Amino acid sequence: MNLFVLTGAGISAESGLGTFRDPGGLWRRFDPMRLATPEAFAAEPDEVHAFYNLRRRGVREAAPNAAHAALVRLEAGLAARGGHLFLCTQNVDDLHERAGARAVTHMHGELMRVRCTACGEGRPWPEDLSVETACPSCGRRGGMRPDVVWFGEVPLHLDAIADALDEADLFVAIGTSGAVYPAAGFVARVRGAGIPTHEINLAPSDTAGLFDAATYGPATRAVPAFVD
Ligand code: BV8
Repeated sequence: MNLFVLTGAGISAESGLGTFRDPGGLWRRFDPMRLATPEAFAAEPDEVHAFYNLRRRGVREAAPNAAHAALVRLEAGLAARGGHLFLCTQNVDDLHERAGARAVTHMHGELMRVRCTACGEGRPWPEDLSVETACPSCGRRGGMRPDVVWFGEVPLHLDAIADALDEADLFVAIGTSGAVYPAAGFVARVRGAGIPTHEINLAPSDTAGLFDAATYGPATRAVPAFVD
């Protein structure tokens, strides 16, 4: 049994990390086009660094929740039976890893990593970042950026994701509004291939109509109920 699971900000909501589009969500308070684009970083690097430093501190203070833990059980259970879980996340937090997930595909990058735009070197970086931060590899200042995928940038691992979608026996989306592409298009792609689909969310998402089945409720209840 090959299971493809796509997670979004909703799986981390009960760990205290804000979602993007819920009332009070990040993109309700900050304009993503002013903070999560290469143009924003070029124009206002200090403001963009402050936004990501705030979120990095929030992730450090957060802990994985019962939904993250349930997916770890699912990953191990499938492997023990010769199956496979492909865990693809839109999230840039590291809560899946801290819950014990062994293989996580971060298609929008990782908040706890930084990358130098001069030499391309990427590395773990849980601390604050500023335009004054010198690249530990090439020494250049002003070029260090969060190692995340901004709007207008190409998501990561798309080939591996496409292969996993084609090989899936079941597609499950957890805690995502279905608002951001190409992730939001995955469900239509697998439906077209006749693969069954299941949505687990607090409430019906923008793409709810494309799912064969659904479980609605807080992820810390709905995901363990689905897994166990
Ligand atoms: C691309 C990383 C080309 C950074 C993010 C016009 C102009 C420019 C671009 C576009 C355009 N039109 C379309 C596009 C493409 C664009 C896009 O989709 N825009 C949208 C806004 C229309 N996409 C891109 O630019 C992407 N790149 O297209 O490149 C390309 C593509 C393919 C191949 C080659 C080239 C890049 C998109 C990545 C942007 N980066 N994040 C950062 O985090 O700062 S996006 C951001 O949104 C996060 O990654 C987030 O994960 C993602 C999606 O949001 P969700 O995770 O779904 O979160 P949301 O708040 O929306 O929903 C939460 C859900 O949880 C809700 O449904 C809620 O009900 C539920 N929930 C809440 N609480 C709970 C819960 N569920 C369960 N339990 C709970 N307790």
